Amino acid sequence: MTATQVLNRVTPDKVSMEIKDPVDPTALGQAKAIIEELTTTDGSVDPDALLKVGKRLKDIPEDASKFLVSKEECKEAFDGLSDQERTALVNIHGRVKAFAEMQRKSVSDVEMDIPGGKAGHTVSPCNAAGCYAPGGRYPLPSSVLMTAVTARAAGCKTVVLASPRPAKITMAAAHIANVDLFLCVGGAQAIGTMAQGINGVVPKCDVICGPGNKWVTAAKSLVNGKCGIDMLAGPSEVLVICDETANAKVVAADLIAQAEHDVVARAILLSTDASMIEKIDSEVADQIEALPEPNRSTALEALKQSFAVQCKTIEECVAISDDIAPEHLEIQTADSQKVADSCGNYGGLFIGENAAEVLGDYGAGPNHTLPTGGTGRYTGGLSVFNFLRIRTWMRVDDNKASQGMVNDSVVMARLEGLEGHARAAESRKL
Ligand code: HSO
Ligand code: ZN
Repeated sequence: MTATQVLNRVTPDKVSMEIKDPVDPTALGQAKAIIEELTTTDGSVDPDALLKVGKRLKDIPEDASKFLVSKEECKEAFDGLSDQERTALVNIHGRVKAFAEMQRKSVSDVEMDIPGGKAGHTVSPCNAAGCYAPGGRYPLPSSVLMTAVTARAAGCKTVVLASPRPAKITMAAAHIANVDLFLCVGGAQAIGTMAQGINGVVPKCDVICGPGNKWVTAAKSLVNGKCGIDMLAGPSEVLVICDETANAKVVAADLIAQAEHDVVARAILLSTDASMIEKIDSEVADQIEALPEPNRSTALEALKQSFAVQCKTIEECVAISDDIAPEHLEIQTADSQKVADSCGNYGGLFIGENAAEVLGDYGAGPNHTLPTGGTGRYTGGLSVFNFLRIRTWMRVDDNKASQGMVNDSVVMARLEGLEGHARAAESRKL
């Protein structure tokens, strides 16, 4: 062990990702109690109760008389930005919107012939989307864009945003994302309000999305089913696969960028080259010392559950990565595209040294709300598809031509013991 070693070393056979349930049991109990406190007899949220809870949990000041930020306030915040800030926000908004609109165009209504008629699907957006963006220590205006712009591109009629103690930049992002309603409350109270609505003020949202703290995640698990949710997000992760051609400074910077997010964030390094791991580790040690507080302490804490693995081959790196299914997967190898093509499980893929995760965080195009905790095995990140319903239909115009289908249904119904079904089919027999 060198004096500067920050990254834990793990051998390929010992790699294990202990995945904790993203729903914290204590937070779940508290979220349930908060939502109950807000709920009226008709199942909607009582605005006075929301104001009271918002004040108690310090989302809004003691003397506040409202929990909504007006469109004018958001516009003012946007106008008050420096030219440089406004340009960055406008550019990021443009790229996220273009990507989401491209995704929307990739699915369309279809139809095909069936015996005697036609069947198909129509793609239709849900009515109201509820988007959450964290407030607190690191306000995430980029998450406002990722969620609200995507919901808009999907075609949702109403886009509601919730973010506690909103910073000016969060309000400015809400303006450019063209959010309809902005609730300045957070946690379970925000999720409960978006799921249940406030009569005449906030619509019941059909889909609720966006990253948040443990109360947000717990509340999303409670409302899931009453409305759709994007995911139950756990700690954020990055996994970098690199060989001897990588730039140690760049890899180290990317590992630290991930680690500064949260004390429970994870940064994982897989490499075929032992000396590259050493170089990256000493870069991490140097760069982390130069990071301002509180980011430095947060990152150092996160690195305790982070690790580096020396693998025999790139194939071994890929196999380990596929087991982990990281939220972000960076490939920094000689033939990065070829390696990327062989990877199976990840939330977002970043190919080549210059495709930094942070460029994805800040709107290269794809969404930065990505599956964590190995859930990339079965799902992708937030996209227009979270807000779209693929609704199917069928029509039979020529009953004579559909008699084969009728007969099949009669037979199948009797095999299932469902005589009522058999007779319903038989009633169409000629
Ligand atoms: N890396 C985060 C997204 C983010 N980073 C927002 C900075 N701001 C989770 O994908
Ligand atoms: Zn990030």
